[in-house]
Amino acid sequence: MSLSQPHPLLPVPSGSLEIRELPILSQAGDDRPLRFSLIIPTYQEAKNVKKLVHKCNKLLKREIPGEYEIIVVDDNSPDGTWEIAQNLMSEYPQLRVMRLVEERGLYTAVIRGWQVARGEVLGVIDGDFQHPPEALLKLWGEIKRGGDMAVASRHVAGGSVSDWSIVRRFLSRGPQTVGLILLPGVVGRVSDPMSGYFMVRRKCLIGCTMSPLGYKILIEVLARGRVPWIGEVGYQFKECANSESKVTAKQYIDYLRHLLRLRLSL
Ligand SMILES: Nc1nc2c(ncn2[C@@H]2O[C@H](COP(=O)(O)OP(=O)(O)O)[C@@H](O)[C@H]2O)c(=O)[nH]1
Ligand SMILES: [Mg+2]
Repeated sequence: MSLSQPHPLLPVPSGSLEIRELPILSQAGDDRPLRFSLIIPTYQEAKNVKKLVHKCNKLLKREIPGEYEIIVVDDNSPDGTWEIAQNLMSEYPQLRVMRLVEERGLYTAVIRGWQVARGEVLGVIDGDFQHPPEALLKLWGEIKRGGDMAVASRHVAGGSVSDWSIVRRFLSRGPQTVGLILLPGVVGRVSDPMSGYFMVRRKCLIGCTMSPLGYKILIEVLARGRVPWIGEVGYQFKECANSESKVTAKQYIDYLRHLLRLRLSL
């Protein structure tokens, strides 16, 4: 066991969920601006977090060495995910960790992470390996080509929902269809609006205040942000033993409320 002090956790921002311009950061040291910030929201991911951080770090280090950060935002998981992540910080200098105690929810976690992020591009990936980390490089490729946003999609070439039955495939399209009816100009912009795996340039979101309702962050970002060019890359959604959905029936109801609220506010 190491006798050194653990690295400090990130302070949790308070107030609204607004995405701001990067503050003027020094050009050297720990708070210099970066090209990319990847948020990993976690709840009860003790068995995945180490491997996922390792994998994402390896890929990003190869592509943009020294120019990225990985931020784990954990909702005070009883399995100690945040503590495991915190202990990884000495091994991974690009890793930062936030522990949310008062606020809850996937949505809030991602935005709180983006609020402390130093990257010009902001991204999110699930913490349970349902999003293959390898697709990060394809997403980054779209951003490099000039994309304002890059979305990992199950419904374009190279994408699939692996071993889902026809019934499950049909049911999974239900929320998307409702979204297309209620918000065609938003939901219709991408083939997989339910995706939780994407990157977006900060400049598209500056001044936008996000609302923490439902769990479909991409729809909120598309609705409130200014995102002219969207690139999509296919990915295979993994059904794996290491993941267990925490999405509840209440979240489906929140999804509908979310769509209605956006429809009324846009
Ligand atoms: N911080 C935080 N992360 C969450 C919360 N709910 C889910 N997650 C994480 O978000 C990702 C997606 O959640 P999951 O339940 O697997 O959603 P699904 O795969 O869409 O059913 C995983 O990394 C979870 O650990 C939450 O309330 N707070
Ligand atoms: Mg999952």
